[in-house]
Amino acid sequence: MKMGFGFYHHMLNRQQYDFAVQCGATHAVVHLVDYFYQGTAAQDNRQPVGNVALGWGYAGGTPEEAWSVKRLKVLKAEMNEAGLEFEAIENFDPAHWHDILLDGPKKAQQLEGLKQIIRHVGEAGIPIFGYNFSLAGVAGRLSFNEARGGAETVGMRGVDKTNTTPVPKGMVWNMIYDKDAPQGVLPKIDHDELWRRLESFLNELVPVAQEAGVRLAAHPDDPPLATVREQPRLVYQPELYQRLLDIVPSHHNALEFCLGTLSEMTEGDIYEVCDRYTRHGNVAYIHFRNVKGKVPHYTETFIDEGQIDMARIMAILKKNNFDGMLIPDHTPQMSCTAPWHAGMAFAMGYMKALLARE
Ligand SMILES: [Mn+2]
Repeated sequence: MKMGFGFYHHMLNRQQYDFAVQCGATHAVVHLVDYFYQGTAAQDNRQPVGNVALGWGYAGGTPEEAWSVKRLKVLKAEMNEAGLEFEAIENFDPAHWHDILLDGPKKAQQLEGLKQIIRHVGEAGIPIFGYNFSLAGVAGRLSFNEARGGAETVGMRGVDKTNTTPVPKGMVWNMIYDKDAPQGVLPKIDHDELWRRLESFLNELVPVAQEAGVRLAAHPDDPPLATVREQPRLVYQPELYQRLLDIVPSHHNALEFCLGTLSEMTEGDIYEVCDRYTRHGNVAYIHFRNVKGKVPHYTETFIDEGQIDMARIMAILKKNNFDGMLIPDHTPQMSCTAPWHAGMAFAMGYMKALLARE
């Protein structure tokens, strides 16, 4: 198994790479989308929560050039120099695929754009591209000081206006892609319509990913509710992951397997689910983190204080000879001058100990 570390867009520099290597990481996941661009949240490395009007912030903040083969190769070389393999990019920019998600007029053009990105990623030698096919996106959560020792973390405390307020026009995936959009809210659609949009996306993208040597890896809906902000969601129960895989059975149609999100789901047994999907070779990489509770009442916790027995998960991964990457994903913020880094270092130490254990 490979130990990985995720970097937000503003963290792509040598100091951060060195920190990751010092924690024991050998592989890296890059969030090339700048979630914090012109947003309300400060760039303090916290996972963005955002507000109902603006979401996390504005889409399209990352320069187009960043998605070119040339820049991806430079980024890869810089990471290699620090001792990290560039294993995955996580997430498309809503600026690049809003009309694929919304079935809008630029859908065909944007599908071609995403294919080009996947070809670039393949050409740069990056083996995995993680994505989250979602309209409301990672939205509707609260931030509170309820992890161990009063650490700041995120979660849900029931259904309220943060997760029921309709998505305004011009917003998708919890980011603004058109600030001049007319007043109003996104039209309501049903789950079948959203599955049709995913099918169209996978039918177009998986063959290109296969040719490019890139595994597309789907993140489940976070938080895993059937509906958020009046929009349907796709993967909000463990069995719905199988429905996604069955659309285009391929090594290149795979999963970004988020243990935290899967454990927040109201159905399924996390150990059986982890065993089955890893045994079948469907998992490209794992968000190795812990939670307490189920939607709509849950808290993201430190790796050792949640409801998942992480040692038992590690034993399942070893039994199935899982050879992909594990990353901490997110952790509560620790009370010190480097809250995000301390949280990550703690999680990585715990993961390395589990990995080393017989
Ligand atoms: Mn995750």
